[in-house]
Amino acid sequence: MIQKDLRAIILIELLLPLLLTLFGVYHGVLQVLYRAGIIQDVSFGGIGYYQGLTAHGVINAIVLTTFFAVAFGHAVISQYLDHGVSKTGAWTGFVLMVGGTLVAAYPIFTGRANVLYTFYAPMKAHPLFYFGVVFLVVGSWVSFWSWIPGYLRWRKSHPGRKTPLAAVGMFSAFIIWQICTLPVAYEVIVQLIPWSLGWTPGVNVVLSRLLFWFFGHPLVYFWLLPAYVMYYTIMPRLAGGKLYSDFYGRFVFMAFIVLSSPLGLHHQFTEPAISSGYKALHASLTFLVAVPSLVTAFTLAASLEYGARQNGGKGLFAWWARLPHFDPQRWLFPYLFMGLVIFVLGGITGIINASYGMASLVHNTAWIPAHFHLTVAGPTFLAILGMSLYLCAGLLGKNVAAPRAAVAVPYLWTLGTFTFSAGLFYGGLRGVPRRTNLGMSFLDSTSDAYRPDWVIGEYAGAVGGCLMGLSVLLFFYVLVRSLLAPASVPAADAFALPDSAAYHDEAAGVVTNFRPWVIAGIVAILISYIPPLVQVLSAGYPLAAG
Ligand code: HEM
Ligand SMILES: [Cu+2]
Repeated sequence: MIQKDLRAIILIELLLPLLLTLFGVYHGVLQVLYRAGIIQDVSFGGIGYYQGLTAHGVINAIVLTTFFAVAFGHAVISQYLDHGVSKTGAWTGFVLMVGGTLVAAYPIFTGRANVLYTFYAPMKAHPLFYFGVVFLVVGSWVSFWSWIPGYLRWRKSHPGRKTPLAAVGMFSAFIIWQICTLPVAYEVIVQLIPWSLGWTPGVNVVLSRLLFWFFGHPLVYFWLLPAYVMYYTIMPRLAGGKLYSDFYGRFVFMAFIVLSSPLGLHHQFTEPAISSGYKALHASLTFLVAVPSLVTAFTLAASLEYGARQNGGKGLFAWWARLPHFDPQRWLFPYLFMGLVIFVLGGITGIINASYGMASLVHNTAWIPAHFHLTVAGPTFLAILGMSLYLCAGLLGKNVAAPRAAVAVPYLWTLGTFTFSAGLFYGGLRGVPRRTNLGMSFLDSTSDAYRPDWVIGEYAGAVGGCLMGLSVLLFFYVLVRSLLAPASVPAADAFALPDSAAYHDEAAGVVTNFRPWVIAGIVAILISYIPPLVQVLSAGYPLAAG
């Protein structure tokens, strides 16, 4: 059961960023219209292209994901570790996160922070943008710390017991987050804030990019791991089965602690100051992530197969049809399952981005947003939508209204993302740039720069983007109707996250404790980052002036 005194925090931490996401998604739809040349202007409805693109990235990929990870983490830790969340810690974190979001929203919405969600120098924002980011991140740290005393208490009172897998997953996500946000905090506090206040004459751009991308890659695992927690601990149960292997679930989470950070240079293959040897090292380490990914693919497929066969599924492949793809009672299932389907393509296209040589073909083209909408806007976003609805309805003791519409959302989203990404992949391979208001240039038929061969990809992007927008509207229809449904106090009190039993419940062995994995992760970071850091610091490029 989830602590009663956390209900309000969890609900606001889910609903507030979802509300902002309405704007984020609105501007996503505008972006595809600008890029297809349907809107031909520098701004629309008072919001500039880059202002809106900044809001789109910051809201969808940073604010929503961070709030959700904290809120879902509170629910998991509270349920599995005997109400182990410190209420004071959770409230302090909450206030900092909400305060930070509001502080950062001001410069974004007044056009003083058009720096995109990557915000490294030489793009410069109003100082309040950076202060807001710092508060948001520190608030997420404090929220995480609010689980630690409860966890230690739980271990003491349950000697010899394995920490519940869902809690292991959430701790892994936040250990990764704690490690990767330290350098970006340094970047923001030591480099960017004094520079944007005009206190320093210039800023080391290459260093700021190195520090940002140290954070930028592990960030994607912070986005993904809450979804992984759902795949491992909730989805098998929804499918009527069991988790095939508890050990491999633990192994995957621990492996991410080691592998998520020492590979951020795969975002900097074209960075001048860093030697190709270290870029190649990071490219190779990136491929190691295939290990936990393939273990996950196998374990989840086996878990689903077991569930489907329990439901009478037969044959080599025919059992897939026995999964609850369209069951309104188990409407959460397709949010998780379709997320995985999308993720397969996100993972495969990521291999191309990570390949040192091939990356230059797709670098800064539309290929890149095509790829990451199949990751952060695929498994992550669908898991966030599904679980937010599940938690909001459950914690308030309400039934999900219009469960059939709830089932339709992930399918419509998948159709939309596949169409969107197909168009942007196609264009990206033909050189269509990302982060470009194409309607003002290459997709303006009256311009000298017009590229008729780029039109079809961007049109597909626009059709897909509109379908994605529709799917989000349908989701909000279900959410609002569910919030307005009658509440039942006993149902709210009895609410808990579904928990899958393990088919193979092995001894935890090497994956019992976090410590060796954290140490291995830190050693890997030192080996892979100290020499590039030295190279950057000794490169002697002139500082970028303010
Ligand atoms: C209706 C839904 C959406 C549409 C139509 C859409 C469309 C787009 C487009 C066209 C771009 C590229 C713009 C450019 O490079 O010029 C973009 C960038 C981006 N999108 Fe989305 N998107 C949607 C939802 C989402 C969601 C749900 C997330 C994350 C959870 C997301 C995260 C991002 C990020 C991080 C960027 C990169 C921004 C940058 O380059 O600074 N998007 N989106
Ligand atoms: Cu990366």
